[in-house]
Amino acid sequence: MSLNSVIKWGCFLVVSIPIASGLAGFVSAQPGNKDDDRIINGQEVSISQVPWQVAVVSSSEPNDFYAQSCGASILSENWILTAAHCFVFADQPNTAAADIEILAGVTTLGESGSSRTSVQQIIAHPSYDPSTTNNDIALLKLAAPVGLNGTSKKPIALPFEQLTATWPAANTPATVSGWGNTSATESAYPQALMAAEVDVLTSPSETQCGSYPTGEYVPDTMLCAAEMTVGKDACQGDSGGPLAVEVAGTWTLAGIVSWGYGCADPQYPGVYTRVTSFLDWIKSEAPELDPDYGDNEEEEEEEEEVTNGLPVWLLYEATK
Ligand code: 4AZ
Repeated sequence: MSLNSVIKWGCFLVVSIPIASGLAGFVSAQPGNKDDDRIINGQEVSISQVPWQVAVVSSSEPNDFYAQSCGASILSENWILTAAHCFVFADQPNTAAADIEILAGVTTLGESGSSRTSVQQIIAHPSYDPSTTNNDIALLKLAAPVGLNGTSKKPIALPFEQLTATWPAANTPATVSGWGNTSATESAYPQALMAAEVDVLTSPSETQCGSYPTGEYVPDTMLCAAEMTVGKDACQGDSGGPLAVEVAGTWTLAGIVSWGYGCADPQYPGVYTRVTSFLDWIKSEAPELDPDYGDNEEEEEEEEEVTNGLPVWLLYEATK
């Protein structure tokens, strides 16, 4: 078993035994325990600062803190984007839609009054490979609207206007958020939502991410990001969550937390699913997310009928 799979096994434990991971987090949150290692050197944030962030929770566990297994992002009232590795496994049955729910608009896991939204369908990418973690992306089709409210439940934009070949460029600042482990060395799961500023490390054309062996980091489908100075990073439990980049005032989803060797290791940056590479797949599964959705042929014909700024019928009349 490679180091890589050992680390991912750690993540699967969080997914498959959320009660155990939640208990571990609770124990380390007791007074007297070290409390300075926030989401690997991130900070507590309010959900209104990252209102696209949601938690994927286990339907069978009523306590949100114990139930949280992965992060995800709101794309619209009915669609959530997350990581396939949260649901698709090489060595155990895949998670069914009925097994999970979405928790939106929440900062602190376990606070009273939160309500969950059921999931109608888990659509994992057909090329997701549990042995390499390549194509680690999944859409969740909600059974009911998530209830967008403009403050704590808001969609994040998909990068339809960015170019896969050049965006995001190396050194682009990005924000990663989630309820994942706050320690690289022990189990310290927070109840409060955390976020960290990291930098995109590689332009889309670069083939090397940190010291990962050649071939493990696949630049076409993955993105490499970290903050090396103090060591900010995503960690187990943040999987599926957003790596967000602000583009001219619009927060845009650049990456999905996917994998890494450990957390905040300067040699091994966080690896994210490269969202620009999956826009066609997203459009094919969720056509209403396509910015051109609803443009019907009649409208296009009408537009085409304007020639040299004059309606075709007028030119026709004029040349009679
Ligand atoms: C995980 O196992 C995981 N440091 C997520 C992110 C990172 C490492 C592991 C990145 O879910």
